Parts: sequence; C-alpha cells; structure tokens
Amino acid sequence: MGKSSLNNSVAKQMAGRAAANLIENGMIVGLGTGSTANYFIDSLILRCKEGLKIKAIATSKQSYIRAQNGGIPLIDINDISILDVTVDGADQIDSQKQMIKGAGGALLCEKIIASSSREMIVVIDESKLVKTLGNQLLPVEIVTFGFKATMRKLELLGLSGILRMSDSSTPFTTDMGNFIVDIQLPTPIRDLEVLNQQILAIPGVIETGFFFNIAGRVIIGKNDGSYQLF
Ligand code: A5P
Repeated sequence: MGKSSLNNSVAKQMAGRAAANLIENGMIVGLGTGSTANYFIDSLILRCKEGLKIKAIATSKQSYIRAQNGGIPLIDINDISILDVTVDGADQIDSQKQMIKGAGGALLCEKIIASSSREMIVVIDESKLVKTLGNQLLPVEIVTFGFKATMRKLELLGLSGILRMSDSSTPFTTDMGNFIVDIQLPTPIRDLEVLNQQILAIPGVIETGFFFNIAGRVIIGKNDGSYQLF
C-alpha cells in the first residue's frame, strides 16, 4: 500500500470513528456503503461489543454482511417509520453540502434510507471536498430492460454515459438488479437541480447519484489523524 492511500485510510477511519461516537443507545441507525462507511461500521461493532444498544438498517448487501458478522442487530426498513440517523460516505461534496454518491453502486438504497432518516451524517476524507459538483462522473441507476434506449435518451440531453461493467463482458448490476450508467456532465456545468429533474423524467431511469439538501453534519477525517465537523 502506498503512503498516500495509507494516509487516506487514516482519514477515512478517523471520520468513521468520530461518527460512531455520535451514536446513542436506542437509536435506529442507517449503515452506509463504501470504504469510509466500512470504518464507521467497524467502530460501531466495537461500540456494540462494549454495550451500545442499537438497531441498524444496511444500505447494501456488503454493509449488511459486515454488520451481521460483527454482531450489530439488523432490522428491515419496512418494520420502522423513521431512522434516527444514517452515516454514509460521499464521492463529492461542495460547500453547500450538495453531494454526488454512487461510485459503490448503492445509491438507490442509500437515498431511500438517508431520506428516511432524521439526519444523514456524511463521513469523508478531504479529497471529497469540491468547489463545483459534477467534474467527476455522475452515476445514474437504470432498469436493465431497454437500457440502450434509456442511454440514447440521456445522450439527447447531452449526457454521454458509459455502462458500468463488472468485467469486460458483464455489466455491473446493483443489489436491486439494475444497471448503472456513469455520466460525464457537460461543461460549463448547468443548473444541476434542473438537470437532475430532466434525467429523472426519462423512462427507465430509477435514480441519480445527486444527493441534494439531505446532508446534515459532515465529518472530514484528516491525514494527520484528526477530524473536523462542518
Ligand atoms: C456507495 O454507493 C457510494 O455512494 C459511497 O458512499 C461513496 O462512493 C463513498 O465511498 P468511499 O467512502 O469508499 O469513498
């Protein structure tokens, strides 16, 4: 492992640990997906072993298995009306806390769970902070039926996308059995909220990786082992 990725891991771990320390007895907690969320889950497992009593709902099979293996009690989202908090990572976040998520392919369940929570706490390392959203790819989840037709309609909006692949011949499928198209947004960046609505209006599009007006506290892990709240 190179020095920079090692340092990045420290930053992600600090953010994950700090978020786990905010969890209180009796809470229903959403477990995000990705490497930073994994550090949160691992710290939460330790806290549960020390006596913390919570129930959790996972945003992906991967997070479900990690939590289950660590002994975190898991419940079904359909058995509750609201979660107290969800802790999840982000791919990009700007100064207004607008985000792009979905590099890990769990954006649909992440959004359902975050939007059903009193607060979404975002855990990131400093590399996720951006001045302008959209300079990297935007993941869009689409149904498998007619996916080429859906991609053509995205192209008509000026959005060229690449079907995410698991390997050279197999498209990546989400936990929900859908495909992901990773879209290069046009520059200069247009009004993203309008663009989001245009994308969502295409038949076949299920959800986008834009997470607007949903982030609560943001915990930024640092390479020196500290963290910052914003
Ligand atoms: C998963 O689908 C994503 O939304 C992740 O939350 C996001 O990609 C952040 O992942 P890392 O913490 O691994 O960077």
